[in-house]
Formats: sequence, C-alpha cells, structure tokens
Amino acid sequence: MNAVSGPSAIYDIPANIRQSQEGNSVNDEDYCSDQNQQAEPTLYDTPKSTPVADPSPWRTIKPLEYVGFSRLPDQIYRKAVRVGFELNVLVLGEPGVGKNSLINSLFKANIGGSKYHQNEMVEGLRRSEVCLRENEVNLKLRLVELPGFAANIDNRDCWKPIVDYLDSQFIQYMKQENSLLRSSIVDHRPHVCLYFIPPTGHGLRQLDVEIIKAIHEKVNIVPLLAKADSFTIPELSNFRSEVVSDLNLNNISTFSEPLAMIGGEMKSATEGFDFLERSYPWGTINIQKEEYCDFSKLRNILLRERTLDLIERTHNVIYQTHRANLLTSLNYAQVMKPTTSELDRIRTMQINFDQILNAKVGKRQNKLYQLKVSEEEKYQAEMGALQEEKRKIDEKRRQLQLLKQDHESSEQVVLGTNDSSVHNQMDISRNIFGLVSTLRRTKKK
Ligand SMILES: Nc1nc2c(ncn2[C@@H]2O[C@H](COP(=O)(O)OP(=O)(O)OP(=O)(O)O)[C@@H](O)[C@H]2O)c(=O)[nH]1
Ligand SMILES: [Mg+2]
Repeated sequence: MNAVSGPSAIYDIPANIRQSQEGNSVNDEDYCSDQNQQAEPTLYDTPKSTPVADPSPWRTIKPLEYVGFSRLPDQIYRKAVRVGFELNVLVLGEPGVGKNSLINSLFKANIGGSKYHQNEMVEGLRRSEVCLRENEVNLKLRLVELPGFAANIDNRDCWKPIVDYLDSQFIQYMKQENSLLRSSIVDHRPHVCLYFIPPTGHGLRQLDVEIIKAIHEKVNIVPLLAKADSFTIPELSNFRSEVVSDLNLNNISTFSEPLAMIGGEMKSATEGFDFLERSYPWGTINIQKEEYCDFSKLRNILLRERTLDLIERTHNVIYQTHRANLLTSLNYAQVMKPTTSELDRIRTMQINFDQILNAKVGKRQNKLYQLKVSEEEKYQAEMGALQEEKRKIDEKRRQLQLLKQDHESSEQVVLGTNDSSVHNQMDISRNIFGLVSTLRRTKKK
C-alpha cells in the first residue's frame, strides 16, 4: 500500500495497523473458509495481539464461575441482524467511466437491473435504493449519482448540486433529530463517495481538484483510478503517485489512498454479467488480482472491514462538525426554518387532515341523525299502540258502566219480591209449558 505522507490524509494510518489490515485482506475463497472457521460472530472483537491499555479507574473482579454477561455481544449481533444495515454511497464520475460495472462487481449483483431497484430524482441527483441479503444479514444500499456529471464543455459549478445535496441531507437529519418523532429518522447522509478519476494518466485535473475540495469535508472520499486496465503497471504506479501528490498539494483529505479499479464486464444478453472478469482478444483479467487492481482493497474497505468506520466517521466527525458550524452560525434560525417544499408538504398534510376529520365528523353526524329518526319512529309507533290500548280499555270501561247500570235497574225491578215466590212462579210456568206440549202430542196422535 502506498501510504501518503500528507498531514491531512486520513488513510495515513500507523504502520502496525496497516500491516494487520493488509494481512487481513481476504479474497473470495478465503472469505468462504473464514466464514466456516468463525463459529461465533466477532462483530466487535479487537485483535488478540493489540495491547490493551487499562486507563480505567475501575477495579476489575473476575467472577469465580460463568455468569453470562460475556455473551452480551451476542445480543448486539442479534439486534444488528434484526435491524439490518444501511449504506449510502455517492458515486461520482463522468459518463462511461465504469461506475455501474464496478458497483455490480462489488455487490456481485446486477444492481441496476434488479426488479427491487427504485429510482427517484432528488435535487437533481438520481437516488436508487435496493435491499441486498447475504445469509441472514440485510443491507439497504442507497446509491446516489449525478447524471451527466462533468460531461459539459463548461463544467463550472457542476459540483454545486452535490454540495447542495450533501448540505441538505445534514439539515434534514438535524431537523429529524430535533423533531418530536425521533424513532423514525431516515438517514440519507452519504457515508462514502466513490470518486472516479478518469484514466488520463496525468494526475488530477483542475476540475477534479475543485470538486473534491468542495466535498472532502462533507463526505468520506475514496478516490478511484477508473479503468486501470488502460495502463501498464509502471504507468499505473506513476499515475497513482501523481494523484497522491496532487491531493497532498491541495490539502485534500480522503478516506483511503487512490485505488486502481477495473470493473467487471457485461458479456452479452445471454451470457450476462461477469462480475469479476474482463476479457480482451489477448486474454482475461481477474479483477481480484492485486498486482494490477485494488478491487479487493476497495471491497474490504466498503463491505468487510471499514464499513462501520465509514458510517461512524460520517456521523461523529463530519456531521457533528457540520452541525456545530451550523449552530454557531448566525443563520441557524434561517436554516432551520421550513423550506417552501416543507411548508407545502405541511399545508397538504393539514388539508388532508381536515378533509379526513370532516369526512369522519359528517359520517358520525349522519349516523346520529339516522339513529334519532329511527328512535322517533319507534317512539311514535309505541305511542300509537298505547293510545289504541287506552281507547280499548276506555271502551271496556264504558261497557262495564252500562252493564252495571242495567244490573242496578233490574235489581230495582225485582226489589220487594222474595225468593220463594220467584221459584214458585218459575215452577208454575214450567208446568204450564209441560202441559201444553203433552196436549200437542196427544192431538197429533
Ligand atoms: N476497459 C474497461 N472498460 C470498462 C471498465 N469498466 C467499465 N468499462 C466499460 O465501459 C462502458 C461503460 O461502463 P458503465 O459501467 O456503464 O459506465 P457508467 O459510468 O455507469 O456509465 P454511465 O451510466 O453512462 O454514466 C462499458 O462498456 C463497460 O464495459 C474498465 O475497468 N475497463
Ligand atoms: Mg451508469
């Protein structure tokens, strides 16, 4: 690894660590065997050889037997698997410089052609999202590109949309942090910028210097020497050192040294994409070969060894610096003021809310009115039935009154006659009737 001696270069890491990282670099075959060897996930393992200084004032006691807290990292591992990971990558390079080919090779997937791939234009940049799954781990990958980047004759201010995008992502994140609902923060801050330097063979162009200078404090930059197969090995080494000296000369800090890249190749519609090879009439290049390509180094940085460093540096260093600057700046209130689009969004939300509320209130009122009408009808029907019943009872009462009157008047008629005379009269009339009928029978005979 060609370490850069510039004071600002982030990748100028101590030699012992660098050595261990280089020693740890894994190629595909190693990766599989590595995975098999690792019985337990070692997310937060520090290398055994690293001497651990103990600056802590705490007295350390070792329990006599197994207690269980040594398995706390397992909980972190399980949570990490459940929640998944997010990686936001800003891909910058001229058209045709090999951006898609490299991304496809890195993730060994036809990212652009995936049916789960979603595209949207945000502030002039194309943002696409895809969720990748390897074993049980989910990685949400967000790629941001500026279509037609540096492709004009006059490229003055061509990086302005990128700077605006980076700033606006910080502000959006800050607004979400300050809002009431912090649980659903969506983080679009790019964790890394893959900057493709075109294969000119003459160090950085003035345009590259200006662009990288404008963004190097807003995102971790990994400079890539695109289409490295355009050079012989000495030419490549020369090109790389020219780029390094240009970076140092301009006090530009990057996350890693410039890495020589060769992207995989789309062979044909039937053969598909060859993620790790590029063919020529005279032979084939395996892009994992470290003699002429730093593809494996890039993959280690991005996906295997320094992913969390990229994410943490974005939050702890880049974002916090930006936030502190913003808080101390006078235009903080101005910056935090909702933008026109946000105001529009709030207004639309308010209108939608009012509409929903009105609809719900109207529905409830309608229901109440119907309930009232049906209760009224029920009441009227019951009242009618009661009145009918009352009328019937009154009629019965009237008839009873009449009967009573009849009875009373008949009682007055028979008043003064005793019971035995009545019986006698009845007996006499019964006898007369019997006599008359006997006479009729004899007459017939
Ligand atoms: N020689 C060589 N050709 C490459 C390399 N990477 C990609 N290519 C070829 O360059 C062409 C463009 O590659 P893409 O990956 O589509 O480039 P891009 O930057 O995504 O292009 P745009 O989407 O148009 O901006 C294709 O024909 C690739 O096969 C490389 O490392 N070396
Ligand atoms: Mg492309």
